[in-house]
This record gives sequence, structure tokens and C-alpha cells, in this order.
Amino acid sequence: MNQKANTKSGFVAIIGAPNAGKSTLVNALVGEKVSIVTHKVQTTRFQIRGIAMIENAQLVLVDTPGIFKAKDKDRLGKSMVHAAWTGVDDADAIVHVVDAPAFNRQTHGDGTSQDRLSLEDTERVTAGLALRKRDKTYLALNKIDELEREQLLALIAHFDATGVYQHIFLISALNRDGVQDLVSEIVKEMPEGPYLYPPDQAADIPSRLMAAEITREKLFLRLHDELPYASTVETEKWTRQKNGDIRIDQVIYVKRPSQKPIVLGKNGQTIKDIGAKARHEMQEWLGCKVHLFLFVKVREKWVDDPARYLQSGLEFDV
Ligand SMILES: Nc1nc2c(ncn2[C@@H]2O[C@H](COP(=O)(O)OP(=O)(O)OP(=O)(O)O)[C@@H](O)[C@H]2O)c(=O)[nH]1
Ligand SMILES: [Mg+2]
Repeated sequence: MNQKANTKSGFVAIIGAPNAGKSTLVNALVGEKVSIVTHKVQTTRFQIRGIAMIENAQLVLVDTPGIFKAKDKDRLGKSMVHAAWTGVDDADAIVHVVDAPAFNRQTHGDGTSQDRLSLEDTERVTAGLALRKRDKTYLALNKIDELEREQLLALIAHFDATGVYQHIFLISALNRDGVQDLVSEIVKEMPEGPYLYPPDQAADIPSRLMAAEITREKLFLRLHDELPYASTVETEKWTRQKNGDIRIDQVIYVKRPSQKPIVLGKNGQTIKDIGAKARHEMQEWLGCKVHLFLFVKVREKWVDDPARYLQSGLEFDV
């Protein structure tokens, strides 16, 4: 008799407030870095699909931008939030990731202004999920490495009372604590069906875009306080050289002329450091030598330019 288990596959949307740890969780599940992570809010700008193979199941993890209250005029923000909810509506299962320590601080009155926003955004996500009334909706209370047991129990009680979630998991995406239980539950609930991607593929993101994301991560890590989040990176050229090396030319776009010297740094030292870190990571990812050329340009209107949105898979008019 043929005992071979049938294959399962499906989309799992990872949503939550900015900075909750969604991309960290996706990377932990995939087992390699497919989505950039920084300590800054609004790091992820569009849907990124990471692919995890777990026994006979293929989980397509859809990392989404954080859900927040975008101001009327904030076109980039609005299209990011739209991309996040689209991920939810297309998914077989939903994982709502919460920054549990931030939520805990805010409910005890000792939160920062960012904690307050995080709590408000978390409640916005819960409300959005309540409207959708979907099954296979899970809560992942993240960053439990920073919390005491009693604090966790209070949070569980709070979220349980909303009636939105079928299961609540306690995880540390950073240390992978509790991640296995979450995965087992998701796999159990995935529909049977053929794999959606080749089993050895880790991500569904074009290489040029991934390369741009790597540089954007290094840029944000280096210049978090000095640059507005609207700075962006684009890969202009990608050339495989005769000797097998890859040459990548990228442009860092800033919004104002005054931001250009910040990115360049004294004697070009800042951009040199950013470039060296990005190149190092690209070499690990691509498994060959990379020659990276970075240019800085000012483009005041990029957040209003439809072409830029299409390039990263965002919808302009939302
Ligand atoms: N202590 C702790 N920190 C974590 C954990 N998971 C993520 N972080 C940190 O939280 C910060 C945000 O992580 P990201 O994965 O970029 O968060 P995100 O939800 O994808 O953020 P956006 O893309 O901006 O919406 C980073 O500094 C992570 O290192 C965790 O389990 N424990
Ligand atoms: Mg992210």
C-alpha cells in the first residue's frame, strides 16, 4: 500500500503593528533571511513571501508591512497598510504578531509614545480581524524573552476575551522559542494540495529587489534617526561578469538635498560602510563575489510617483 502522505500547502499571512517582529518570525520560519529587520517601525514596505518546508507541507509565509493609522496625505503609508490587509484576505491562515512587552508597558501606564502607538495599532488589527470573522486566526505574543510569567497571563486573558483568535501562542521570534508549536498548529490546519513553489526555493522576491532591500536595511540601521523612512533604494543594473562575479549598481534615493551629505558622510565614509555591510551580505546570499556601486540621488517626489510603487509591488491608488 502507498503510505506516502499527501502534500499540503497554503498561504499564511503574518500581520501586526509596526516593529512587532513579523519579519523576524518569517525569517525564523523559513530558516534563512528573506525579509529585512530593523529596530525601526515601518521597515517592511510590501508583501514578501518566504517559503518554509515542514515535512509534507509547504507554508508560504506572507510578511506584510505593519498596520498603522496612515495619515490622509501619506500615500506610501496607505498603500503599505493596504498591502498588509490584502495579505490577510488572500491567506489560508493568519498570524497576528504582537509586541507583548510594548503592550504590557502601555497597559501599565509606563509606555513610551511608540508603545502607545503600538498598542493602538495592535487593537486596530484585532478589530480588523474581528470584522473578518475568519477561522485559522492565531495570535503570537512575541518577545516573551522580555516578560515575566504573570505579565503574560494578563495579556493572554486580554486577547482571549476578544474572541478573535482560535489559539494564542507565546513566542520569541528572536530565540525561536515557542515557534515550533505555532508551526505545528498551522501545518495541521493547512489544506491538502500540491506545492506552490519548488521545494528548494526560500523566497519569492526578485533578486534585484532583494539586493535593494539588503542595502535599505544597512542604510536604516546606520542612519535610523537622521533619515526619514521615505528614503528608498533601487537596483539599476545587475551584471554577471565573465569571471563569475556579480556587479550591482544601486541608487539610494533621498527626498531632500540636505539628506544627501548625511548618507555620504564625511569623505564618503558613511556610504562606504553601508556599502561594505550590504556587499558582505549579498556575497553570502549569492555565494559569489559582488562588486557593489552605490549612488545617492535626490528625488523629491518619489512617494507620489506611480512607477516607484509598481516596482516594489505596491498599489499606488489606494
Ligand atoms: N527581544 C526580542 N526582540 C525581538 C523579537 N523579535 C523581533 N525583535 C526585534 O524587534 C525589532 C523589530 O523586528 P522586525 O522583525 O523588523 O519587526 P516587523 O514587525 O517586521 O516591523 P515592520 O516591518 O517595521 O512592521 C527588531 O529590532 C528585532 O530584533 C523577540 O522575540 N525578542
Ligand atoms: Mg517587517
